[in-house]
Amino acid sequence: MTIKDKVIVITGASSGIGQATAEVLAKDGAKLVLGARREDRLKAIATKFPAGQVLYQKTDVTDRQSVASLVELAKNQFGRVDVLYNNAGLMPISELSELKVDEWERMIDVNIKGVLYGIAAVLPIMIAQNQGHVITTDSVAGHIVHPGTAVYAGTKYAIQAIMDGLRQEQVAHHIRTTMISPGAVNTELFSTITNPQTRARIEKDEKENGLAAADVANAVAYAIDQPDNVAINEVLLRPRSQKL
Ligand code: NJP
Repeated sequence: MTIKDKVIVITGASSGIGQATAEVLAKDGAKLVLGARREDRLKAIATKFPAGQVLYQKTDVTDRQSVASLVELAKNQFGRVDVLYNNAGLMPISELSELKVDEWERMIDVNIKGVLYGIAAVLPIMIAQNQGHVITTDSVAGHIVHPGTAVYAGTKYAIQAIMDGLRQEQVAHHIRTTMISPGAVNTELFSTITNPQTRARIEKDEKENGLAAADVANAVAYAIDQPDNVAINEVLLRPRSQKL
């Protein structure tokens, strides 16, 4: 089994990379369970595919029970969980001196704790199956920090540690891990930036130079579509024009 018939749970599936990945994987015949807060967006994606193939549930990844319930939906409806794609994230970047402490907390809650809640929800299931695959959207910002990205990059550096720890601990249970680390991608990610100048700069850069969300979705599909003994632990992809 590669992609067809795999049971795949995706968080942050209502827009951008998550939506594009859902559409690529559904076209390849996967059974999907999509989570995000904007239920209307999830419904619009699900209705593009045959009834019963793409399920969805309103999910807030900062709520452990909400993430557990999303994974339970997959297990109850499809009998197993082959892949969890922890993709939900936000990027309200600012310099530390701006003291946007609420935004720091929000990034930690979504980008780190949301991923941990996903891992907590699937790990008992995947250990019992003796098989599974956990994918998380990391970032070039998980490798390089710039002024203004200290907290965002901090959350993405944390993902590097968490995902590699998971990989090492779960080798015996045949659980694969993948970090997808994009550079700029043309999505709605800039919309959480509250400093108007920073927001305008990032929006312009993502729109003019960013990868398409489908480019990143193809990297996710590549990682899933491998023989069971092959683990693609990280894919780092940038627009060709992006230097850092
Ligand atoms: O952005 P966007 P992307 N609970 O804003 C969801 C990383 N990344 O596709 O809840 C549940 O279109 C939100 O859903 P909703 C980035 O760090 C991007 O670019 O309905 N879901 C939406 O579906 C992130 O990890 C770039 O608002 C929550 C999704 O997250 C991932 O790519 C570069 C949520 C965000 O979709 C996807 O972001 C890079 C919550 N509490 C890494 N909060 C880039 N675009 O340039 C948010 O290196 N979501």
